Amino acid sequence: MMQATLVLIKPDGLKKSLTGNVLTRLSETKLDIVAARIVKVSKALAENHYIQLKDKPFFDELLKYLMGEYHKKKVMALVYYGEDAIDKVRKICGATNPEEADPVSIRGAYGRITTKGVYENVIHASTNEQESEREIKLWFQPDEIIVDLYPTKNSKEKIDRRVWA
Ligand code: DAT
Ligand code: MG
Repeated sequence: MMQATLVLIKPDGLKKSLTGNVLTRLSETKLDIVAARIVKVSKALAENHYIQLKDKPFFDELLKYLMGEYHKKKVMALVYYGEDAIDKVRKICGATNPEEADPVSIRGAYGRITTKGVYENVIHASTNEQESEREIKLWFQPDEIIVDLYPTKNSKEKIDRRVWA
């Protein structure tokens, strides 16, 4: 089944110059990158991204981590697209807990648990199609993705936005 999945290289990955390593590992999947951007993550975006974990005791620390409070204030967001993209990417990422992850997976090789108990696991990848659609729509606008993944509509709203001077 053709699928799209959201990948985030988290602030620890950028701080540790792991972008190249992570992208090289992901290229083993032979999937297509159909969108990419560098994002300074707001609190609202971090909260929305991890909304299903809002009642967890580690939620506030998780938000700080994704916003880059402990590393660099940036995340690299990508959309990978192709046959069984979700499982292929998750497999290379490894388990959520970097100490339990397969040592040759991205999280097993590069992740760590901080003394505060935060899993600094370098990469995010969607776990199912419902999650990937929600997440991709959160991180990307339709025109930032080079394939048509989901239905779109025309919007004539006048929005205030910054343009080149
Ligand atoms: P995953 O990122 O593997 O999809 P998740 O969605 O359950 O895992 O959790 C999102 C992130 O929250 C995860 O990458 C790291 C952090 N996290 C999850 N469980 C945790 C725990 N028990 N202690 C600390 N951080 C945790
Ligand atoms: Mg998850």
